[in-house]
Amino acid sequence: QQVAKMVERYSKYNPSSLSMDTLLDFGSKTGTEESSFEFLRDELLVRLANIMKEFNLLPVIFQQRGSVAMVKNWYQQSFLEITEFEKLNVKDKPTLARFSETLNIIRSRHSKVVETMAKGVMEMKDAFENESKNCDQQITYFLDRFYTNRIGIRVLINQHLLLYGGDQVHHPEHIGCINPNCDVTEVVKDAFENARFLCEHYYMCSPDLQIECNNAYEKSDSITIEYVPSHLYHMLFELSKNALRAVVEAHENKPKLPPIKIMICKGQEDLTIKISDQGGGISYGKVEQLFGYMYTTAPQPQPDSMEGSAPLAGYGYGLPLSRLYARYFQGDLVLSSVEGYGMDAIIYLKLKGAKECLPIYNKTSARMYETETGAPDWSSPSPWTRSQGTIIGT
Ligand code: W6P
Repeated sequence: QQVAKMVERYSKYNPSSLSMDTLLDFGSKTGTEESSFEFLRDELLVRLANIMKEFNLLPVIFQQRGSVAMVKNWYQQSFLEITEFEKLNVKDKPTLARFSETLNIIRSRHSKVVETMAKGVMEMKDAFENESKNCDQQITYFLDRFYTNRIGIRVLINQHLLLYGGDQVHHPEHIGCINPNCDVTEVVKDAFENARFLCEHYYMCSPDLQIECNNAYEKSDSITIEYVPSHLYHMLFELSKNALRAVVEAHENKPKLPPIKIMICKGQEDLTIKISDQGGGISYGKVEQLFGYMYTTAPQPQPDSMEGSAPLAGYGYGLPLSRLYARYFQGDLVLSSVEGYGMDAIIYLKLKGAKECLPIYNKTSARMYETETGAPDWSSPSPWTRSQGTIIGT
């Protein structure tokens, strides 16, 4: 009806990808609550509309899951609430206050989106064992884009609320959720120690950490970058948990555990973090599956006495989401396995000129959901041919 028309209209605009520099300049110099409001009421509608249109392209059996429909409703509700601000006056103080309140409500409304979509995936697997296998690729394609879109929206909302909306500010040196001098080594140690604490709880043992820092082009001892510390922490915590679990499980009943080695190196273009474990690795053919949303839900270790805490490395959505965080600012996360020995997990972050990397809804993206496939152009499926994708018949 009315909403659908507006979604249609806003979905025709591309999201504006912001650079790290723009976010920092805006938050520290050029920005005001008025200009932030003016930008966001438009940009949030564009970003919401873009991903809402993509919902409609999903396999019907997935769209029909109650939890998926619920998430879609949250998006519709939030979209509607922001449209209320379309024609209001920027100079009106109560309007600005109400906008912040609305963003706050929206942020809470969407706080359980990942869990709820995961439930939708499980519901579908239960109900359509065989059929669901066919839509694996489409759902992975969608969820990568959907969660990336969500990361971007949440960064924008957090920036506005931290800078102007009276959100509790813990770090005066941060610009919103960005730390212009994010100490990578500190975050590495913090994430690893917290993962190690969980490891001790589950296994009553844990390997040591060996850190090696290499600041290739700067005099400084510490390695700092402009980054969202919470995103970096999320990736490092996830990779640490996986590495710890692999090492402990590969060396059960052995007196000594090989240490986990983390190398941090700041080059000219890249900040690279390599986490090496000697946990036995996995076969090359299984690496890609670790980034899928459909078949990663291995038997979940029960969250026992530690109330509310996540299990240690459930191979849930931790890895795919971590890679999305890395890619969001044009970085990447790659796993390089040596079966029988261990795993290297490498995070690449772009040091200069990084921009948000956001999904765009258009004809190309719509085509990715088409099921018509042409004849295969490789004789045998391999991990590397799968990622080439099948050309869609014209
Ligand atoms: C493994 C499997 C894995 C995933 C991610 C990071 C490290 C590791 N180690 O054996």
